Amino acid sequence: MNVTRRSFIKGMGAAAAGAGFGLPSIAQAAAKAEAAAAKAAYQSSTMVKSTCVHCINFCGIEAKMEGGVIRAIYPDKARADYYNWGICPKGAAGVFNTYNPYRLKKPMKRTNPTKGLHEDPKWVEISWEEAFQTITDKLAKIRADNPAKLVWHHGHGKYTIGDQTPKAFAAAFGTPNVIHRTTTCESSRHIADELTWGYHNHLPDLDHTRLYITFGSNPFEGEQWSRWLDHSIIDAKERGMKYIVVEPRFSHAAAKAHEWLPVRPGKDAALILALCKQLIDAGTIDTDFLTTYTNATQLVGADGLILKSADGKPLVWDTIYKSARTYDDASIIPALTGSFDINGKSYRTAFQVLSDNVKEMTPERAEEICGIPAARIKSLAGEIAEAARIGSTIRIDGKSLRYRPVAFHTFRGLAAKEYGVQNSRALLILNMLLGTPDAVGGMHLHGVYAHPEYFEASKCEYPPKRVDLAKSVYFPHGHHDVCQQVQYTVNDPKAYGLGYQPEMQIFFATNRPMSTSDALRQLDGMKKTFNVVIDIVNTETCQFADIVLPDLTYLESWHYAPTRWTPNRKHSAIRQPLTNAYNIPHDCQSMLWELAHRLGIRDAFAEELNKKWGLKEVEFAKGRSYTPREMVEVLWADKVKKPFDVALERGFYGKHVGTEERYLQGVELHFKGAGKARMKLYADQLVESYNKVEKTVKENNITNIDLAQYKLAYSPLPLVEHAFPTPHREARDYPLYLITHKRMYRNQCGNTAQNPILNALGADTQENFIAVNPATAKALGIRDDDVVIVESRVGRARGKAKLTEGIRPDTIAVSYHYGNWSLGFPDYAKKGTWINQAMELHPDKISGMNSFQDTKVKLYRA
Ligand SMILES: Nc1nc2c(c(=O)[nH]1)N[C@H]1C(S)=C(S)[C@@H](COP(=O)(O)OP(=O)(O)OC[C@H]3O[C@@H](n4cnc5c(=O)[nH]c(N)nc54)[C@H](O)[C@@H]3O)O[C@H]1N2
Ligand SMILES: Nc1nc2c(c(=O)[nH]1)N[C@H]1C(S)=C(S)[C@@H](COP(=O)(O)OP(=O)(O)OC[C@H]3O[C@@H](n4cnc5c(=O)[nH]c(N)nc54)[C@H](O)[C@@H]3O)O[C@H]1N2
Ligand code: SF4
Ligand SMILES: [Mo]
Repeated sequence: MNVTRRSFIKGMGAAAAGAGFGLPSIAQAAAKAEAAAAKAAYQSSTMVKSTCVHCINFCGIEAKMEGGVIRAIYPDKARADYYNWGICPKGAAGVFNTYNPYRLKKPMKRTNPTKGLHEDPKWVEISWEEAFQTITDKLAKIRADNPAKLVWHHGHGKYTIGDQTPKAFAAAFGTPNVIHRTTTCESSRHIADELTWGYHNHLPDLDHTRLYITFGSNPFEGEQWSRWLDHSIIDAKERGMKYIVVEPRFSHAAAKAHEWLPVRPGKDAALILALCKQLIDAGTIDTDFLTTYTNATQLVGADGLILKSADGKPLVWDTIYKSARTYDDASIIPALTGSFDINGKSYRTAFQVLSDNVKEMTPERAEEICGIPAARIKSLAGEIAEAARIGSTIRIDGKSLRYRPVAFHTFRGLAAKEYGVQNSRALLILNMLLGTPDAVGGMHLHGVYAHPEYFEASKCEYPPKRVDLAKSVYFPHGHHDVCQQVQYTVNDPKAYGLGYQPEMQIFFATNRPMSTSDALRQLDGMKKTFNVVIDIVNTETCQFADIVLPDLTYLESWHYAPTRWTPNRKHSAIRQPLTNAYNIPHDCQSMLWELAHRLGIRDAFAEELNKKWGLKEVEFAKGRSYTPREMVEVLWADKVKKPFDVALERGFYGKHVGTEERYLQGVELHFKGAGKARMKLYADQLVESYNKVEKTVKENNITNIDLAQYKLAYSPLPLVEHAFPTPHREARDYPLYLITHKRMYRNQCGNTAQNPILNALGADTQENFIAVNPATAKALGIRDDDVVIVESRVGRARGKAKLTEGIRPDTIAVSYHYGNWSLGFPDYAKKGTWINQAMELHPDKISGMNSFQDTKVKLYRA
């Protein structure tokens, strides 16, 4: 018998009522039969494999299903060999994300035209037909006028439906404005990687690493690879690896480490440059790696540019012929250090420029800036040099491979900053000095040189084409969108030279006004446009919507899921629906097919889907729509080339990465030896980009770009100045550094706040707190649990103080994703501190990345 969830619950209700009030016997018999059926269903449970997307680790899961009801979620044991051994509390309690009674269930329209922080939208439920037709009418009008006036945003949504699908819709529609959340997330780290080796993402080769040092990566609370890093770090430690954590806060990672180095916030660059100096001075660097794989030997002129031959090839100083030559034949022995006169001008090697730049960064000077004792900086450099085993090789599978078992890793701790690209690059340079990239035990790089164009200067377009100003003169290397910029531009397009006024914004699974710094100003732009929000709960973004559409959750919908690679594994996976708790008829994919059909752009949508997904053999056909399941079937067939039953039964298909692919197809293949491209120790493309910015600003009389600041940001090498972001220089009356971080029990903008299981895990999980060092608290007259105010130059936030030795005395830390205030949230979920309203915004001028870790504040009792 097929028991739906509704008849199951109805059955339970009838059974209970029957017991209490003596129903007529027919009803009693029916109730008994239903109860028996429910019991049978309960006993015949099945397990279904899928992929968790509650955060972006994409763990393999196995759901225990009983009569259409999800009873429990476990880690998929088969996925352990590929990625996750376990799952986290959010993933295990993910059923409540689906069964949450406060979910959006029907489309709604606002009837109060005034949008504001405390304005009740006065929602009225509408039919799907009315919702689709209203949206289609708006879209059709915009498309006939100027399609760019439509702005599509997504955050988490990228992972529940892939960003290829919205991008295909936008391309078919004709708008360039598809805006992902990456500048509030990690884009500076991506851009640092891209400028350095032509693609992004790297992971420590933990099977072999002997010394692992992280600078602000939080794998036991957050991180995007945490369910692999957690067991791999612990395993490596058991094998004898030393783990050192550099960050201002005693994070869960610090708790697992052998040593915690509590660096002053934002000052990592000083520490890293001091380590570079120590290694260079001691000669414990991998000169062979620097010479043969990187551009360290290329000659740099007084203008900061690399000297090139008439046909545009970089020149090095040939020590045999004593002249500048292109390094495209193996007989050349280029100089790594030194200064050379060529045609009456002086040139230094890029490595010499780095060495000269770090000369002043003595351990004592670094101690003053970053707070780590000079003696420890010196001994740490020694430890690193010893662990790196420079010059050694190891044999694996009959191949002799470079062996450098030391890895330096970071995530948002270095990226979420005004100089996030430079801070992240500083750590890459430390890796390069030791030759760790793609060495056994070192840093495993992903997709090396997949995009050679990242080695070129930005086009610096002006006027900007996109509302987020990505790739324009404002954010020249903003390849990953600049999401927090959009509302500023919408509010005043002329100020940025944008030639149109956006009219409509669709927000899919993102909560921008909660998730960005200087958050309240995000609301200004949202008041100016017609907004559609697609979400599962009634968020702060919904509060500024004109129409809200309910989505299916990740446990209710289909997708060809994203997955996480590791140095030795790759896999493809799907998500499949386990239930449909509120009988919602659409997920975002089917909404887009419906809109495309109504707008008459369905064939173009299919064509763009084929392009965006890079389909080769199996494609989306014209003249029809696809259900989400059919979409997954197409993608699985083209990408995985296995029967769809494999996807349904196993949930994924994986492969082991061999030694050749793991160690020899990255930097060895693309950068090693004469005549090859070079990893950029020295990012000369930034100098060229800056020159373009300067020219464009002058030619167009642009007044809202500060050239001196751009020049500093566009330095080809990280400098100690990059340890002094704007608030550190200017907010003199604000004595404390403010940093933020993730917590295990919440994700993203706090839809987990509605999850009663997570909230029930203890007081600690219900709301966040403001971590204050006891010495600081004493000086300020603050006691544990006192209600305090965090005040910056842009705003205030209120919260509870928690006294802990696990924070530097000059710093306070507040976790993200608490303090929801939407009128659409139940009261029990509106707890804790929404810290982003007190955070200054100084986007990285290279990437556009939001600065989350730079604000300075005052703290006082409320
Ligand atoms: N201070 C501070 N701020 C931060 C951070 C920090 O550490 N500190 N972290 C930053 C980071 S790393 C990021 S990535 C951004 C994220 O910020 P955003 O991109 O704005 O948020 P997301 O978490 O991606 O999106 C959250 C929305 O997706 C909805 N959602 C969840 N599942 C579904 C679904 O299946 N369908 C639909 N339609 N909606 C769904 C949720 O209800 C929620 O409203 O925030 C950043 N903000
Ligand atoms: N539980 C949970 N897990 C998540 C998410 C979530 O919302 N909840 N979100 C996912 C997403 S989208 C992302 S991008 C990842 C983020 O993953 P991570 O970047 O690993 O996590 P965050 O907590 O944002 O990282 C910031 C860390 O940097 C430290 N830090 C702050 N300032 C500085 C500094 O100046 N120097 C140094 N050295 N350290 C500093 C903080 O103490 C914190 O531990 O997490 C993912 N995983
Ligand atoms: S780490 Fe993220 S993806 Fe994995 S189980 Fe937890 S919430 Fe799900
Ligand atoms: Mo993120």
